Amino acid sequence: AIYLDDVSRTFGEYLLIPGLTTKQCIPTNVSLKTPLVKYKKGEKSAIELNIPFVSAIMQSVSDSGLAIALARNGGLSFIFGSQPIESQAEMVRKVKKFKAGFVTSDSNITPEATLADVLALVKRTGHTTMGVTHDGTPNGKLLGIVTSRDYRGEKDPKDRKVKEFMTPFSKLTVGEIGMTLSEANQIIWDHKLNTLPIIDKDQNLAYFVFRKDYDSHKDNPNELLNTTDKKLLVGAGINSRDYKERVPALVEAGVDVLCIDSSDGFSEWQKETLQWIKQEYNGKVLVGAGNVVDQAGFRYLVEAGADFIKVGIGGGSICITREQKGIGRGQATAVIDVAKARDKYFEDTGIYVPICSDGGLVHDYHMVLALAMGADFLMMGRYFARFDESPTKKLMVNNSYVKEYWGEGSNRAHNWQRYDMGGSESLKFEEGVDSYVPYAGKLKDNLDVTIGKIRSTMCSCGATSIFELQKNAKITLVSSTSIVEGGAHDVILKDHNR
Ligand code: MZP
Repeated sequence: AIYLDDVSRTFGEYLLIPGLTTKQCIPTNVSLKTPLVKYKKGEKSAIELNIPFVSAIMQSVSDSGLAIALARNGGLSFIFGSQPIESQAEMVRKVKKFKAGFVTSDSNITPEATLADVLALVKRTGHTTMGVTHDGTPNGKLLGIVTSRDYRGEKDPKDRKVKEFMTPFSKLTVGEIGMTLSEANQIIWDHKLNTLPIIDKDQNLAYFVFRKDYDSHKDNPNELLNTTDKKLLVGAGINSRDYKERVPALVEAGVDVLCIDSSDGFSEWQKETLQWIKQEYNGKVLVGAGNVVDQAGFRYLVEAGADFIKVGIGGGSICITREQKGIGRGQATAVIDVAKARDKYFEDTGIYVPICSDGGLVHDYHMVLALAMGADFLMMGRYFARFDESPTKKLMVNNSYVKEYWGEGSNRAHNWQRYDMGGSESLKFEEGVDSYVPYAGKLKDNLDVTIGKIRSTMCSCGATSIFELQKNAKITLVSSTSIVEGGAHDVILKDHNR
């Protein structure tokens, strides 16, 4: 046997030592842009993310709902592969047809603006439909779509659209022209409505349509103002068994990038899968591979054609692979080691192959450490599973809200392909658990806090980009005694729920 000299370590064993923070180094100047797929020196990656986050290839995390929310916030989801090919392709299609950036507004339109204000703006501009954001910018949080229609002005009483709308109208909750956008949104939520009709004093009808309804405009895009139709990015997980059928269906559905999903990716199965995809599509379909935890694994998959490499075995919150099989490596040590291989490969060939740290990120500061240690982007399951947008049930357990979260190696997911070592088609033993995670609310709200912390930590390290952080971060190991020092200690806490 070969014995490695280094100890397997995880993120909680390290801290960052602040560097010089210049006056320019403020959170708003920090860019979190990062490459997703390999590129040649001097060129740009074909896909860049605005935030270095991707969501895990898991049933309990990445469906089209989470993918839309994360892509709208600058990250990317890999739609889970442990489902029939057609339903996975349908999820990809759903994300691709979601239109973003159709918003127009006036900077005076805030959540406190009344519908009368918005309607006046709609009328003034002569448009029939208007997307409204809280801050009037195309990237702001969407409050809704306001449409103005004067139904009395409809000449043809046989107009089906009017009839259909007017009949159920009397039964609907009706909003008032004086109410604010926030209040209107609240009613829509409370009554589980898609549409809240509004009548103004002159009986001119306007109606407020919530964002969920946006898809209903797909057949009539001209109704929407300033639709840029900017498509959202989406990825999908594949396996090394049915790739010859799955990949064509996903490509046809418009997927932007694939990832071979396996708990141990250092295998000839992955090499064959990569080579087939690269050959079949003339190198045009992008595909990541993994997971690996050392330099040899990185080099093997890169030479087989991988566009990025995923790092991590056994560190996931729901993972019991280390206990079951005795394989794995401390996640921090794995990232540090694979990052060295990535840099060496860049030096040798001029090709930069991004690496993704997958699993085991618990605190927000772990994310900065993973990036500082060389990760280009981070894959997370538990983090995203806690949000409204994840596909699992929200339940009340012991007086707290939780969401379900189960591993791909659990009997519940039964993703035998991910753990397949060749042989018969079944999951021989469980490598994951079925669990709950604390419910945390909306993705955007949590992401804003996390990103805020990351930017702030990067400023402390004197870095305004991930590249600068990787180059200049000073990292120190901590003793178990000093970990105790890092929390509140030797005081009696007033708030026990902290
Ligand atoms: P975490 O963010 O919850 O700590 O970890 C998520 C990662 O755990 C996934 O991206 C995947 O690599 C890994 N995973 C998923 N299912 C299992 C399992 O059942 C697992 N063992 O280890």
